[in-house]
Amino acid sequence: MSEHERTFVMVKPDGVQRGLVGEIIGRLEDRGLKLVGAKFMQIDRELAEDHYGEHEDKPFFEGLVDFITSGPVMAMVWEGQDATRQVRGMMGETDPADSAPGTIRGDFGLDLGRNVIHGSDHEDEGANEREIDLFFDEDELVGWDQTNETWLYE
Ligand code: DAT
Ligand code: MG
Repeated sequence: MSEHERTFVMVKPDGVQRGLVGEIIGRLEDRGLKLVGAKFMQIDRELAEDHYGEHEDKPFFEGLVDFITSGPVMAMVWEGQDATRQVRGMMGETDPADSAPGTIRGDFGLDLGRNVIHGSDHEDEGANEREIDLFFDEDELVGWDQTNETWLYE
C-alpha cells in the first residue's frame, strides 16, 4: 500500500475563466482526496519562472509563463494515499488531445497550451513538496481528520 502524501494542484487561468474550479474540486473530493490548502491568486512572473524552471530552455517557455500569469489561478494542496500519482491519472495526458474521456484534460480541453490543470509530476521525485513549498507557507496548510476515512481506506 502506498503512503499518504500531499500534492500540489492548480486550476490554470483557462480553467478559472471557464468556471471549472468547482467541477475540478468536486472531482478530487469525490475521489476521496482531502483538501488541506487553497489559495485563489494571481501568479507573478518570478513565481511562474520558478514553478516552470525545468522548462526554461524549451521553446514554449515564454508562452507558458505568459499564459500562467494571464489571470488568476486556484492553487491547492490535496492529501491522500498515493495522491500525486492518482491526481495525475485524473488529469490525463499533458496534451488534452491525447487524454482519455473521463480525465479532466480529456473532458475539458482540446489544446496543449490550454490544458486547464496543473498537478505535480509523480515521476519527478520530490516535485510535490517543492511545489507546495513554492506556493504555500506552512501555516497556510490545514491538517484535519476526515470523518469518512474509515470508509475510504482499509
Ligand atoms: P504537465 O503539465 O502534464 O506536467 P509538462 O510539465 O511537460 O506537462 O509541461 C508543462 C506545461 O507546458 C504543460 O502543461 C503545457 C505546456 N507544454 C508542454 N509541452 C509543450 C509543448 N511541446 N508545446 C507547448 N506547450 C507545452
Ligand atoms: Mg509537469
